[in-house]
Amino acid sequence: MAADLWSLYASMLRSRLFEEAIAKLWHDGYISGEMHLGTGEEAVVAGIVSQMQDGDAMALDHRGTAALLMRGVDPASIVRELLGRSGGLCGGMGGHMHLFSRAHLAASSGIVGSTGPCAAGFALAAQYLNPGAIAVAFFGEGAMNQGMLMESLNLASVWALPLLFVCKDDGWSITTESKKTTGGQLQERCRGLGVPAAEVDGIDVAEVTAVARTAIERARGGMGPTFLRASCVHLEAHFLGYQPLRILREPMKEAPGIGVSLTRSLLKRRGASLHDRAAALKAVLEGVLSTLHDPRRDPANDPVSRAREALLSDPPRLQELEARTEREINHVFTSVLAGNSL
Ligand SMILES: Cc1ncc(C[n+]2csc(CCOP(=O)(O)OP(=O)(O)O)c2C)c(N)n1
Repeated sequence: MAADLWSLYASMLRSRLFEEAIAKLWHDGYISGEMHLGTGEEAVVAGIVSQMQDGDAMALDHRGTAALLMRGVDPASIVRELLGRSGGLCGGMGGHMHLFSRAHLAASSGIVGSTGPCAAGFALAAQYLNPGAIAVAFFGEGAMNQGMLMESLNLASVWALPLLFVCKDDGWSITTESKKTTGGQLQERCRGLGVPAAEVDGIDVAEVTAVARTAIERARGGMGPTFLRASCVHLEAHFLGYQPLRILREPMKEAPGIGVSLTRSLLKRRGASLHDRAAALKAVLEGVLSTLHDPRRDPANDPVSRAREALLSDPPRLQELEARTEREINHVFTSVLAGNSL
């Protein structure tokens, strides 16, 4: 496993540095619209992708960048896409939630739950046209409450589709705790439809890889789909700019602005009752205070740090790998921003 861990770490680190550079571009105003990063999901994605082969397909959700990079999509074409340039992966028309690569049989969508039917289509095509190939559907646990995903699980079961359902479970759907909107237990739901289900620590890339290997071999062998629930933590919360995190990271910068608007709203004569305003204020303060115990602050919940820990026994090799990866990512961004064709 030790040798594998080096390549898994390389892949995770590359994705992390890439997404951190994207975050910088977004904060600097180069990218318009929302930005959902996959930072914190790298071990899940790297573990699964490491078991994929040429001809395998994947359906990606609104956090699809890491998987595309790890499958070998040209990073510069992704950057150009996010910048809305015509030389982007989808001609600059898709943005970060609608990234497609025909060559890699990869398709992403911002429609929550849609990776189920998309991957089921890929898997059905593989079953007829390219036996031995498989498809993967990536989605969050919130998507498990979408009808189309449940229908896909059912069809995958009855048609024994070569399909891996990968649920990246961070416990939250935007600002709603998923347990407040989810009945029963996800693995049990899948088993009820005849789909075997496993749970894995999504921060541990070695564990994800081992479980993915078994599930994908099963699918390649014509034994049908598997559901994998991988727990993880989104390091940037739902999307970039999530306010409680901004306050936590830069309290002196954020607090005055918030204080002024909150005071103004409390003093307003028209609008919501004082009672409702006080309740809203309490909810805001509780949200901010909850970030003090935020799992994002614990390095043990960062899959990249976790994998790195296991490689500290060889500092020169680690240093060389990190410096090389940093150089590569810097080169991609500086070249694209300078307008080079790369
Ligand atoms: C069909 C549909 N409903 C609602 C939304 C709005 N929406 C975007 S992301 C999101 C939360 C999804 O939560 P989850 O599936 O757990 O994924 P996560 O964002 O946590 O990765 C929602 C409700 C959407 N994009 N598509």
